[in-house]
This record gives sequence, structure tokens and C-alpha cells, in this order.
Amino acid sequence: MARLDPARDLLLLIDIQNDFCPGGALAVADGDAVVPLANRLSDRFSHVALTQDWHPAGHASFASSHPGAEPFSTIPASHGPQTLWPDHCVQGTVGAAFHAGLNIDRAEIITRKGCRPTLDSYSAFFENDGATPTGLAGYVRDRGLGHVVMAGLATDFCVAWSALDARRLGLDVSVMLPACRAIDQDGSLAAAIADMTDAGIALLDDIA
Ligand code: VGL
Ligand code: ZN
Repeated sequence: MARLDPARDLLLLIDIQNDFCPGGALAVADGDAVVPLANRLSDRFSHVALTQDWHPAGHASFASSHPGAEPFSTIPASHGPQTLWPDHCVQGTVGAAFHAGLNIDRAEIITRKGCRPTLDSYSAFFENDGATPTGLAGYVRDRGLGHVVMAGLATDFCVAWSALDARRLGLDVSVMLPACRAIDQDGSLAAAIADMTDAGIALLDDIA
């Protein structure tokens, strides 16, 4: 496993947006606690990238788009089961904005995802069909980055899916767990931790 090298590694901060913080539409418990840690990491890394969940109104992942469906229920989609969420991170809304305390000034690139009306995207690299690229893999490859260090929201969805895709792309991946918070729905956090461990992702307990 690659050692952390903040001069060469990419820090990828996932979805640190108002809707995933307390008071937001899809609030993650204690989600805003990651902000100071993310800022400390940003100060240290030479390369910083951000993702922003960025859905059009009426997105297919919203329960409100499926008459009679409850948030947090699951429906079949062509690429597998899709969890239905409360409306969140609608393009241009306050909920979709980065947390006001997050230092975004050092970001080299901001990848917006989940922009296609009928396709969700947890991962920073591929939408939920596992095939449609967001473009971030091209950035990582073209910039010659080999190790991605991740933090953000939510551990068990967008962080885990991004980390697993990064491994599939052949990258070394570390996840800074203290700078992540989970939705933890029906054991989803334990499952995500197990999947990341099995994939050879380094789960780090302090941001050293
Ligand atoms: C996320 C559910 C729906 C996340 C985004 O950022 O983890 N989760 N959209
Ligand atoms: Zn979303």
C-alpha cells in the first residue's frame, strides 16, 4: 500500500454539500464535522479535487419522481436496485452548494455527478450503470496521479463507490475515516467497510 505523499497524491473530497449536513435534505448525522478535517487535509495536499452531487429537478433517484414511493425504499433500475432518496442537491440550490466552511479555493477540479435525469451517480468516476464516465478518471490519468486519498460524505455511498471505482481503475486508494460520515441504512456502513477492505483500500483512522 502506498504511503501518503501529500506532495504527489490526489486529495478527493466527496460531496461536502449543505444537503448532506445537518439541516439539509439528506442530512448525514454529524456531516458538518468533516469540514475542519477536510480543510486541514486541503492545506497539506498539492492536488485537491472536489465532487458535487448535482441533480436536475425531478431526478430519477428522487422518491418524489415515483408516485407512491417512500424515500429510502428501493426500486429496480436497468443497472440494478436503486435507492430512492429525498430530493437533494438540486442544481443551483443552496442545498447543492458546498458547506460554507469548506475551503474550496485549493481545488484544481470540481466534478459534478448525477446530472443525467435518469441515471444516479454515487461514484466520482462512473455513474451508477458502472459504465458512464464522469471524466475524473481522465483527469487522474492525464495528470499522472497514482494514489487517491478520499474523505467526505457519505462513507457508505459516494465515498465507498468512489473508492471502489478508483481501485478498479488501478489506483492506490486511502480513505480518511475520521473525515467521513455515513448514512448507515440497513447495515450499509458495515457492508461498505467490508467491500473497501476486500478491495485493498487503506482505511485510515487518523489524518496524521
Ligand atoms: C449520496 C445518496 C444520494 C452521497 C448522494 O453523497 O453519498 N448519497 N446521493
Ligand atoms: Zn444524490
